[in-house]
Amino acid sequence: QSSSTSSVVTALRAAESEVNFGELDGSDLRIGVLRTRWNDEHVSNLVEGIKAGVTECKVPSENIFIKEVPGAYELPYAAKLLAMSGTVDAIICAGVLIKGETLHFEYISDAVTKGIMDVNLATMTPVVYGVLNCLDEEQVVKRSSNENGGHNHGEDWGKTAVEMAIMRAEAL
Ligand code: DLZ
Repeated sequence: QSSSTSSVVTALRAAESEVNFGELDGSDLRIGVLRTRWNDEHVSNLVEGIKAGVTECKVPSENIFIKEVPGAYELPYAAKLLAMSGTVDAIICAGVLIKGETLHFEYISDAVTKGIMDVNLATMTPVVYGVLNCLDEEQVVKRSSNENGGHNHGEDWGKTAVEMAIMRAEAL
């Protein structure tokens, strides 16, 4: 095994063990959040969840950078620009697509999903898929708020960004 292969293997072995997010040390990490203006209220709730998740992993608030884009379709392009700038260790793309509101739903959803994966692999910067694809507003609320038995998925996305940024740092 080459030394770079063995460091990747070591990083993956470390990732195999159960992750205790409270123990992730993101104090040196810079996290970029790209968020849509579409569905502003729900996306703002998700961004609050992201900030909570990232902060729980010790990322200082001044290291969290938030930038708006118009809609979900713009997320992959903005993510690629941000990744190429080299100014952040991980990116979270946050948006909400609601089927009832758009005939484009399937097209936009597919394009954004593939686009975000492409940016991950093309730039080797972790880009977290923080896009809710929902059939109606009720589903969105359940996934973007901790009230009434719901769960704000933004918290998980924030922790995922820190975990993946650390994995990348250990592997490279
Ligand atoms: C056009 C459109 C529609 C109909 N619905 C949504 C949506 O539910 N969520 C979202 O983030 N964006 C939506 N957009 C906007 C597109 O993502 C994109 O901004 C425009 O098509 C311009 O490229």
